Amino acid sequence: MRIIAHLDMDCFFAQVEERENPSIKGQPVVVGADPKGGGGRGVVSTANYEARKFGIHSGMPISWAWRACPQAVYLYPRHDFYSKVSARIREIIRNSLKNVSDAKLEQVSIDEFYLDLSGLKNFYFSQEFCHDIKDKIQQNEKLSCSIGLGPNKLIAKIASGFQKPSGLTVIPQNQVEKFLAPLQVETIPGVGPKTAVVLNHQRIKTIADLKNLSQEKLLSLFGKWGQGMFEASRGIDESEVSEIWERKTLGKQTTFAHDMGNFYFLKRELFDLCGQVWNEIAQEKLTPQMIEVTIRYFDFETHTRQKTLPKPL
Ligand code: TTP
Ligand code: MG
Repeated sequence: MRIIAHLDMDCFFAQVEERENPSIKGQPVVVGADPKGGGGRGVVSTANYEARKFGIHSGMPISWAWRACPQAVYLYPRHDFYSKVSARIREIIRNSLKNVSDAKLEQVSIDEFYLDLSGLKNFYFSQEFCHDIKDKIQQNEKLSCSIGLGPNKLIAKIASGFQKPSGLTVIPQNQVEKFLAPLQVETIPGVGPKTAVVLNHQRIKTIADLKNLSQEKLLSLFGKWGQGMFEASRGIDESEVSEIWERKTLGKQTTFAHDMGNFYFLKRELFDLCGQVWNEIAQEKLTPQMIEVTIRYFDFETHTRQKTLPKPL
């Protein structure tokens, strides 16, 4: 039997900022671009739970956040600092895992980890173990996280988001179906707004609805991804917790302080970004094969174009 945990820090950047400056605790905190009194460009990186009550969330234009809650505390992100905190959290988890046979740890983002706890043999011990990790992170780093426990990565990931903040949700195999049934299809990682619209057109709102759709229908609607959704709706996910971390994407972006329509200026900026990306590719000795360019207008209309090259660069 596999037992997998997914650990995700609660409103990570904002929580770190609150810890560093307790005087802002209890107030809405937004980490992201400079709002410049409502005229700022760029987006919200994250918001604490007080700010989320105003509808503020990651990826939202910072000017909208300002309109929703001008009295919030606005902070510019300090990525290097958060990375150091993240590394210390990883060490806490790694140390705890020393007592678990055949344990594996996979970091998937700055604040997210999968743990293979199958060596603990049952969900009861695994739950105790996760309680203990939560306590250690709280004591040593003064930060809270949420953990999901399940028979695979998919269920663990959905479970960790189920009772945020500071939740611990345990879903053994025999509860998977009941757990998934009422959840919205968007809860499945990878089902974004576009996929949800297509599904909603078919009157598919919950994972239980999705499960009623035939494999053929899903394949005809979504191609290869249809198979992924067919399996996800049944709580199936065979993917392993992998210790080997491979960078999948590398990119740079910039936001102009004013609208810019001058082609020569934009071309120079694009070349500059390409140069920065290329330097990092060379440093990390990567061999990318896909290129993507994204342009976003003042109103957040966003266009993306990709190209797969015949062979890696
Ligand atoms: P998340 O774990 O997605 O969000 P969170 O930790 O802020 O909140 P939650 O309690 O819901 O888990 O992302 C982790 C950090 O990554 C987040 O604190 C800031 C950063 N981030 C961005 O910079 N931009 C984004 O669009 C997202 C989603 C996250
Ligand atoms: Mg998080």
